[in-house]
Amino acid sequence: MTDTRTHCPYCALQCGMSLGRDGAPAAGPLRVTPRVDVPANRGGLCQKGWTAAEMLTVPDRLTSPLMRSRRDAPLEPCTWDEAVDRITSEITRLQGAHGLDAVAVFGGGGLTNEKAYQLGKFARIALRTSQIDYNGRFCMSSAAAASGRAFGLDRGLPGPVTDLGRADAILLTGGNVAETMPPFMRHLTDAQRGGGALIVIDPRRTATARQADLYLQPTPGTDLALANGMLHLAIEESLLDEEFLAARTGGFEAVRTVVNGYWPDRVERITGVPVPSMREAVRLLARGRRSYVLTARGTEQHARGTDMVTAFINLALALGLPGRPGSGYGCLTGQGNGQGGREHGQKADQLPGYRKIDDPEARAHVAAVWGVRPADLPGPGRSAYELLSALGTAEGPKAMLLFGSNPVVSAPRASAVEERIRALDFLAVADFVPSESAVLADVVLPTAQWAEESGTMTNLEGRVLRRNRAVTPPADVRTDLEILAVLADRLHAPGTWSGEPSEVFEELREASAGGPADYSGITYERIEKEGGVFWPCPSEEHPGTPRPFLERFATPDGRARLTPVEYTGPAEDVDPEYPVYLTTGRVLAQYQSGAQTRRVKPLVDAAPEAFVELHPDLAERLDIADGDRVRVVSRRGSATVRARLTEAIRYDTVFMPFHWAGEGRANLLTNPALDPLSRMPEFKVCAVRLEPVLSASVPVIEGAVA
Ligand SMILES: Nc1nc2c(c(=O)[nH]1)N[C@H]1C(S)=C(S)[C@@H](COP(=O)(O)OP(=O)(O)OC[C@H]3O[C@@H](n4cnc5c(=O)[nH]c(N)nc54)[C@H](O)[C@@H]3O)O[C@H]1N2
Ligand SMILES: Nc1nc2c(c(=O)[nH]1)N[C@H]1C(S)=C(S)[C@@H](COP(=O)(O)OP(=O)(O)OC[C@H]3O[C@@H](n4cnc5c(=O)[nH]c(N)nc54)[C@H](O)[C@@H]3O)O[C@H]1N2
Ligand code: SF4
Ligand SMILES: [Mo]
Repeated sequence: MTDTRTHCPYCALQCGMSLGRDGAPAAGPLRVTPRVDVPANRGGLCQKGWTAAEMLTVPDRLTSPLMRSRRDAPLEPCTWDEAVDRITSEITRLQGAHGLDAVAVFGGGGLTNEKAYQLGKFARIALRTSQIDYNGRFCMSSAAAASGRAFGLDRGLPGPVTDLGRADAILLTGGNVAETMPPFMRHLTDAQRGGGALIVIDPRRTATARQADLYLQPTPGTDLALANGMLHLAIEESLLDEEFLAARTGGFEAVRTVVNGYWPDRVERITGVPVPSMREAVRLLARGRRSYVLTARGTEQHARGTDMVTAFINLALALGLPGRPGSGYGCLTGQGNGQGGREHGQKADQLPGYRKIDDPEARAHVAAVWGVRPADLPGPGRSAYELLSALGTAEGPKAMLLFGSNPVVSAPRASAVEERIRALDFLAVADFVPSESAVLADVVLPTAQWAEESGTMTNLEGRVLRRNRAVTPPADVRTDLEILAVLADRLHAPGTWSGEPSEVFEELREASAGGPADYSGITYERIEKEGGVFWPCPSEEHPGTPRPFLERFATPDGRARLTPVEYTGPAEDVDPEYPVYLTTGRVLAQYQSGAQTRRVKPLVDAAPEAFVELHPDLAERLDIADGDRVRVVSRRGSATVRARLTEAIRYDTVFMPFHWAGEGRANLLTNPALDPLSRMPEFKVCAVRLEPVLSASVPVIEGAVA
């Protein structure tokens, strides 16, 4: 058997891998081999990628539809007909009683482009609801909003990831790529080998920070002040690219006025970063022509996340980094299709091709492709957290269809979100495992997994890639596209509803044509032949756009825009009752809500349970020893986890990964304060206190679910 060339099911690096079986006839277990022909990983994979095939055969894999007759009855196997009948009759009943917006849809950034597109279309013309959003709101949205504001376009990195390897300097803020996309490290190492400097900003001295030439350790939530302070220093030291600012940007003078107030000592007091470190960071960043400023979730997941990112974009623009090959500002997209998933209509305010749903021209174009009248398309709906917290309320949706997310674990203030989900009249979930959210459903639809289906994914570079089917799904399992096609048919939806990814992609091309994320020139054949195609790509003759801003930015006047931003502190600061900052994030061996990776044995062995990381000085003050069980308490709730002592974290800050359910759920604590522009919640900083607990009174937290 020839191996099937595809990409990893997990993160946005979309490492290339081949899937095959050994023996003749090929009967061995599915074997994962990293591909050396894919530039993003060049033969590397992380532990999650290596073990990806184990997910196909986990013991509690969903292999038939499940349904419960009443809210308090157990989920029991049923036929597809019964499941589909129940879903469509509940939709009809609830929309009849409460209006079209009574039904909500929640999607995910792990869905292929075809599914994300079809899910958005399903909401708008099969359900005719405005109530759709997705987990990317919790992920990319602040960087997306800031990039849109500054450059007129949000496309992750400004060029191919291999460009990074030739950089003079890379400033990475709020990203721990050594754990979140390990093969990405080789691009940073390439830069360092060529004499480039790596600067890392993180409240924790992570594995990534340890590789840095310069490491800055700010208090969580203070990045905006730090970036403004660095720009203040750049002005003081005459490091600005005045020529670039004059020729290709607008708005710098207002920014100059604001950063005037961020003199070094003040910024040191706010951030805890010593002035000499700030000064060195600015000098390193400004010393060559080829440098990058990169942000990830640490800088973005804040109630002022858009402005935090904007402050770093201002710095990059003032130094003249964007708009040239081999340098610029970039955001490290997170989920497998975090980029494509945010372009084709899963977002509450969006139509395919990264169009705005309230733009009359966009509505006319997309309505024509879908065969409906523009006036029949709903308007913008609620953003993810606003949608989840409206579920089951008097004004909110009464039913939800969930595809590709596990909000019971991953949403901020998760206990309140779980309560809202339980308050629904009807919940249907498509998943391949009984996630913590799926087990609350009235109907569970078993869906195919990555190796069992085809489609396209757009990686963190903006490169559209192909996912290829390598194995057949279990007999009673369907793909998400097949599920949507059947539901649309039963709901008598207008338009065409194919279960075939290539057919859906053809329609997506047409729907995206002329939009900012134009895929119309991309074909399955081209992706195969060219090893991926960068959007925008407006015609089949067009080579694709690896570096979008070389000639002009995507703003109306072609100039990048600097926006002045002021530091205001976190939405919830520490006080005597809650004296410690909590920040949250990831560990190498677990992925997201853990629904997948908590079922893979080698990953559970590597990262078995929830924990809180704290500095030994703080631990001593609180009388906590390494390995003790502690209660972490915030204004939203409390979580009980094991203490892990490390000198790598600031003594005023503790860190919890969010991959576990039950008592160890980090999101029992997090603050749902939302960014006014992106509607991103403040996952990365809130105030907590820690209490030691007597081990006898605390049940052990399970690592694996299965
Ligand atoms: N192993 C693994 N890999 C993953 C994922 C996973 O769940 N597990 N998820 C994927 C997804 S969807 C995403 S979005 C990416 C996320 O990738 P990253 O952004 O790299 O991951 P995080 O751990 O959320 O956050 C990164 C760092 O931000 C730091 N941080 C916290 N608060 C602040 C702050 O105020 N300022 C600054 N400068 N830093 C701060 C944290 O200490 C942490 O080390 O990873 C992707 N890859
Ligand atoms: N405290 C805290 N919370 C966070 C974050 C943080 O840093 N701190 N990060 C946030 C970020 S960046 C993200 S991206 C979110 C992620 O959190 P979630 O949205 O919960 O993401 P996953 O855990 O990947 O959930 C995906 C679910 O969909 C299923 N699934 C996967 N692929 C498919 C598919 O193709 N079709 C269908 N039907 N189902 C599929 C999986 O089995 C799983 O149950 O968490 C956010 N929550
Ligand atoms: S870095 Fe991301 S894409 Fe690569 S193997 Fe790991 S999880 Fe998969
Ligand atoms: Mo994410």
